[in-house]
Amino acid sequence: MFPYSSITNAYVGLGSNLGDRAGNLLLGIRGMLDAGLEISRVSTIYETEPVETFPQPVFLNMVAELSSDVLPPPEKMMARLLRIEYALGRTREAAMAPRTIDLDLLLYSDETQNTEFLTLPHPRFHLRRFVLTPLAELAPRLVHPTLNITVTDLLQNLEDGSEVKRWHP
Ligand code: PH2
Ligand code: MG
Ligand code: MG
Repeated sequence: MFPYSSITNAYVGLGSNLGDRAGNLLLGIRGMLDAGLEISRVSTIYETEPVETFPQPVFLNMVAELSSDVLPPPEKMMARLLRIEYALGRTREAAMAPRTIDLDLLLYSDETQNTEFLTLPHPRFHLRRFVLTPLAELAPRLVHPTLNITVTDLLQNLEDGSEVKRWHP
């Protein structure tokens, strides 16, 4: 291997609680592949209780790992994710409304940034069981870039007691 080539890992959280939820997640995966994003692994799918929001239908959530030595830069990746959401019927009339698909860029290597367009790491993923449970399947020893705590330890000390269970079709 080229001595200083380096693989970038990014993690995307997928969520759906409107329409054909599992179908929407898979179309989200398909959309990322079609947009040229290289997906190395995906977690299993979880059925999860809505948190941080008004009562609404239960979600399906999962996490995808994108690995490549040529991942687009974070802003470009976020723009592609938003385009996929839009293509899958996501609207943004009200914040936190039920959605066909939500694609959140959780982590992009160790990058940190805070702009109007994008905050990295995602500012709340470390508090959310519906993210940490699938993420722990893929990257239990991954260290949160600003908190310096592993995903396993974040999950073990989590206050969020919401229900997150394996989904079966
Ligand atoms: N997304 C939110 C807010 N609350 N709860 C669950 N269970 N799953 C989600 O994807 C989710 C949520 C904001 O994007
Ligand atoms: Mg979200
Ligand atoms: Mg989002």
